[in-house]
Amino acid sequence: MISETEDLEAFLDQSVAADARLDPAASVLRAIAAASVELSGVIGLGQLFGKVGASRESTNTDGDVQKELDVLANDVFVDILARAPVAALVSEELREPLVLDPQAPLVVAMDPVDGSSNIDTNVSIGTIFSILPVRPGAVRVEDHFLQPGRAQVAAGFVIYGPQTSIVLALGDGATQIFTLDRREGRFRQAVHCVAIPPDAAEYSINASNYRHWDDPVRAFIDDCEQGAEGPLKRNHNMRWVGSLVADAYRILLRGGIFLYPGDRRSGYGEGRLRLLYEANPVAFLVEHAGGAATDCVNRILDLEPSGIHARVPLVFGSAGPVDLVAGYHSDPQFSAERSPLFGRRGLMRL
Ligand code: FDP
Ligand code: ZN
Repeated sequence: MISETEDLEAFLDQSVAADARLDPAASVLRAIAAASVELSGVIGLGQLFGKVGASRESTNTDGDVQKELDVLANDVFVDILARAPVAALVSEELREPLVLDPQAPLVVAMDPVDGSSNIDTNVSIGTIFSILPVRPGAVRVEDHFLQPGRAQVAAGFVIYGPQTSIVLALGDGATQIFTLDRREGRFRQAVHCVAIPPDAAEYSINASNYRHWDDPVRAFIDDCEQGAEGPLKRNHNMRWVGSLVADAYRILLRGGIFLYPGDRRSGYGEGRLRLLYEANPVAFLVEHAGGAATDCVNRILDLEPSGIHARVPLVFGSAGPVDLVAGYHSDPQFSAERSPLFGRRGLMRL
C-alpha cells in the first residue's frame, strides 16, 4: 500500500515507483491538477474575474445552456491534455471525441465544470475525469471510450469549494484527497486512504422529482422520511447540494447515499447523469473507498456504455443503504405501491 505522502507529486512518484505501468496515468493526473490550479483561481474570483456564470447562446451535448466558465474550462483542459499522453478526449462540452495524440496510450472522458447551475451562487463546483487505456483494435475513436468503468486506470474529481481539493484513485490504490495549499500553489495530502463508513443515515436526492419517480425509489424515500417510526427504524437526515462533486465529497467523508434515479419526465428515463464522465469516475472513487455504486440494481462499473454521452441512473455511497435500495427494486415487498389492502410494512427485511 502507498504510504501517506507530503503532496500529490510525491504520491504520484511513489505510485509509479511501485508500478511503472501507471506512469502515463500519473502524467495525465499531473496535467489535470495543474489546469485545476489555474481554474481554481478564476472560480475563486467569481464576478471579479468577469461574467463566468453568464450564459452563452450555445448549448452543450445535453441541450443545457453553456456558461462562459464551461467553455473556458474546456479550453484549458484541451490545451493541457494535448501535451499529455492522451489519444483522445470526450468532454461534456464537445459533441464528438477530440483526437489529440493518436499514438498515446490513454483516453480521457471529462465533465470540465460539474454543477454549472451553481456557478453564480458561490456553491462548490468541480471537474470530473475518467482515464481509460486505449482499446487495441478500436475502429472508431469513440470505441476507445465504450468500455465498462472497471477498465479505468485512474479517475477522480477536483472540487472548487472553500478548499480546492483533488480526489483521486490510481490503479488498484485507495481513494486519496489532496488539498490545494494556496500559499504554495501545490496539492498537499489531506486525507490518506478514504474509507466510507459502511452505514449512515443521510440521503441525498432532488426530492422535487418525487412525483416522477418509480415506486421502489418512492418507497425507499418514504421509509427514510418516516425515521424511527418507520420500517427502517432510524431517523434520517437529508442533504442535496446539487453539484455532484459536492454531494460525492461529503459522502466519501462521512457516508450516506446519493440517488439520481431515472424518472418519468421526458428525457429522464435514464436519469440525468452521464455514465462516462460522471457515474464511472464517481463509482471508481467510491468503490476504492469501500463503498458501492449502482444504477439502482447493477454495479455501475460493469455497465457497457451505449454511447459517449449516455446517461445512467446513479446510486452510490455507503454499501449498506446502496444494497438496501437494490433490495427495494428486486423485492416486491419493498416496491409495492402503498395500498390500504397491503397495509404499512412493519418489518424491514434485508
Ligand atoms: P449541473 O447540471 O448543474 O452541472 O452534472 C449535472 C448536475 O449538475 C450534477 O452536478 C447535479 O448532481 C445534478 O446535475 C443536479 O440536477 P438537478 O438540477 O436535476 O437537481
Ligand atoms: Zn456534471
